[in-house]
Amino acid sequence: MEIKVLTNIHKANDDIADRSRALLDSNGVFCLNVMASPGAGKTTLLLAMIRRLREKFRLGVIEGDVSSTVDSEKIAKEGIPVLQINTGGGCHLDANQLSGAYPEMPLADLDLLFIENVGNLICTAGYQLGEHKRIVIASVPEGDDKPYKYPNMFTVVDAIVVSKTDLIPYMNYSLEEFTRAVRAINPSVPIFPVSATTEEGMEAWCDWLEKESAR
Ligand SMILES: Nc1nc2c(ncn2[C@@H]2O[C@H](COP(=O)(O)OP(=O)(O)OP(=O)(O)O)[C@@H](O)[C@H]2O)c(=O)[nH]1
Ligand SMILES: [Mg+2]
Repeated sequence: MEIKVLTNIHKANDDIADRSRALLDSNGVFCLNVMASPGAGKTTLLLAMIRRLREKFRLGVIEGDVSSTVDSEKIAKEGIPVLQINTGGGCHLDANQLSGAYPEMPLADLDLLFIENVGNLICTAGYQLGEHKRIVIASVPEGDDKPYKYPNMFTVVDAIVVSKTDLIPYMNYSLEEFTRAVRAINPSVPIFPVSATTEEGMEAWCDWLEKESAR
């Protein structure tokens, strides 16, 4: 008996993601999927980006968390449209969840839409959400060896933000070593060292985002 083996298990997810991307495109919305481990600084970076970009762009955020509205409350305080998805235990967002979320956002009134994915360096990498670009934030306290240990994440992303660079003097961390680890698996991905606390590196990071959104 011939046994059928399905190799592209993400096809159903990716088909839904493609339809969502078309919806975003028809509304002129550029969407960024922000992935990282728990506590890497996703929400803090988004808040710093909002303050820097809000004069120029109409912004919105979709927050993904296992539980709570802690992060979406922080975004709401900025007066930005925000929607919370609680996965109830799921370790990543998927295209189906997002296809229900996008129509709940005021898409016609947005230029940039940020998705904060669930804190996780493994599961999130496998699921397209309809976004245009994907990034991972790798924070200094996590260590400079993470690309070796979670290679898939560092392969699928369009850019890498190294966050909390203000902590480098206090940690056993080498930006050169981190860059070497990334280049071993992804020779061309741009890397942006950023501190949301001191704002160092924010200009270069936001410039990249602005250029990508204009494409
Ligand atoms: N020193 C320093 N601390 C930072 C920076 N960015 C974030 N933090 C701190 O790191 C902690 C976690 O930041 P969050 O922005 O909540 O991280 P997150 O990735 O959104 O966390 P989850 O949503 O829970 O996964 C907070 O105490 C922040 O104040 C930074 O650039 N420098
Ligand atoms: Mg957060």
